[in-house]
Amino acid sequence: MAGVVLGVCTIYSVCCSLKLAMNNSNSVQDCRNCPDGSGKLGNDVEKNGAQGETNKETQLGRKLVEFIKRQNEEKREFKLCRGILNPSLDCFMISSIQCFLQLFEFCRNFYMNGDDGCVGKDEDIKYPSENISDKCKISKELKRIIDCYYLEDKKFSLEQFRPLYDKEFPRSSQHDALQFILSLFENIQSEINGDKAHFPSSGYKDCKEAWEQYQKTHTSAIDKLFVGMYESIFKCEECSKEVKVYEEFKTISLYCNQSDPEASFKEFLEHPESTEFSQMMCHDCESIQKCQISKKIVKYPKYMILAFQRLDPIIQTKINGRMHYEEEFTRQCPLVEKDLKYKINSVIIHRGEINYGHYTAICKRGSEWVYFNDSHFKEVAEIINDDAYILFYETDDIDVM
Ligand SMILES: *[C@@H]1O[C@H](CO)[C@@H](O)[C@H](O)[C@H]1NC(C)=O
Ligand SMILES: *[C@@H]1O[C@H](CO)[C@@H](O)[C@H](O)[C@H]1NC(C)=O
Ligand SMILES: *[C@@H]1O[C@H](CO)[C@@H](O)[C@H](O)[C@H]1NC(C)=O
Ligand SMILES: CC(=O)N[C@H]1CO[C@H](CO)[C@@H](O)[C@@H]1O
Ligand SMILES: [Zn+2]
Repeated sequence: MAGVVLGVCTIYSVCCSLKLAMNNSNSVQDCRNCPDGSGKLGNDVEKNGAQGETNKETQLGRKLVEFIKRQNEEKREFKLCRGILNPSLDCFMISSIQCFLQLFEFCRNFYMNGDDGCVGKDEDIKYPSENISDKCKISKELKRIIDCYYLEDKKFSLEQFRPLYDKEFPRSSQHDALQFILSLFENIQSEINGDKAHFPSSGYKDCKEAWEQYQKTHTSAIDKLFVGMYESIFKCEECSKEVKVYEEFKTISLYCNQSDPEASFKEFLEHPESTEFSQMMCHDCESIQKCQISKKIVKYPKYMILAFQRLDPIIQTKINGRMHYEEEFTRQCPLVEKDLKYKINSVIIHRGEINYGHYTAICKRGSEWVYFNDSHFKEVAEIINDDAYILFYETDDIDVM
């Protein structure tokens, strides 16, 4: 089967558990046709009027848990794959969304527990609604996308999603997939976490305290699944006083060296901790002192995104060519005090130069690799690609539920 292009230009092409099947439907439906249940999402969820009635609430809670369980088990297996039609130059967006759709835990978490309540047809169930507002446009739309993608009978396209980014990523021009991913993350975070989500960067005893504090105000699926944390220790060379500073990250850059394609990933693997020296005002010495800054990751995310920095910062051209990366690696995580094994899940590929080119993706489906090129997809033998740009790794060693 490998090597056969399937699902040519039909957004309905569905390959179920990699039993690749082709439908010849050509009609491109717009998302207004997306079925009733999915269009509804949090929008129509009403606040439960009888809030004082504990009994009712418990019942409701139990019902909701059962409902989620049932959905988890029966309805959405998150096992399909589909091509995504690309009517304009949206491959930067399509390849990114395609990768997210292949992250099982993300889809499940975002869709089920997420963020603006549950999606469902059961009329008598009311969903948690405190997080729902019209501001949650992007979360809702992404949820609808997950819904449409994974139900075979649903029509699927990005036509309703695309306009939400028309301003930031105007149509008919080229854009950067990493920039889009970061923007999507920030939008979801601000929609769900709200304006109160401030995280003071210092004043914690250790990383556990810092991460606990972070989680209090950052509850979105993005924070749960994609956010990691750095700890930087500033140490005064004079009096040895230490100050710990914590900051979140969602992606890690790998600096590319064209004459040494091994270098960037090797550096990432072998030097988890970096040290540099700088000047700093020391409050104990009451003067500016030389200080040592040691920086390392103390909290690893479920999904780790690494991106090759393929833009040459000096001559502003794209660094093309193979960059080495591993399918697996292991990291010791100080927060959970254990080794985490990461396996590659998806790769976004960019072919071309800085101002033109095409994005595609290779994603894991079960034990196979599937190559996605807009509406086309096919099985491929491996995930290693010369034009790899953004790498998604996943670990099963972090419990996120
Ligand atoms: C594929 O085609 C069959 C028969 O034409 C139809 O019953 C089925 O719903 C189609 N599937 C999708 C995903 O469009
Ligand atoms: C790139 O790699 C080559 C060969 O290993 C090395 O000599 C050179 O210093 C590297 N360049 C940078 C900017 O790290
Ligand atoms: C992707 O698909 C287009 C047609 O839609 C084709 O022209 C192009 O060669 C394909 N690219 C790759 C890398 O397969
Ligand atoms: C911004 C906001 O209201 N967030 C709330 C979302 O819902 C969770 C639990 O239902 C609350 O803990 C958050 O405060
Ligand atoms: Zn000092």
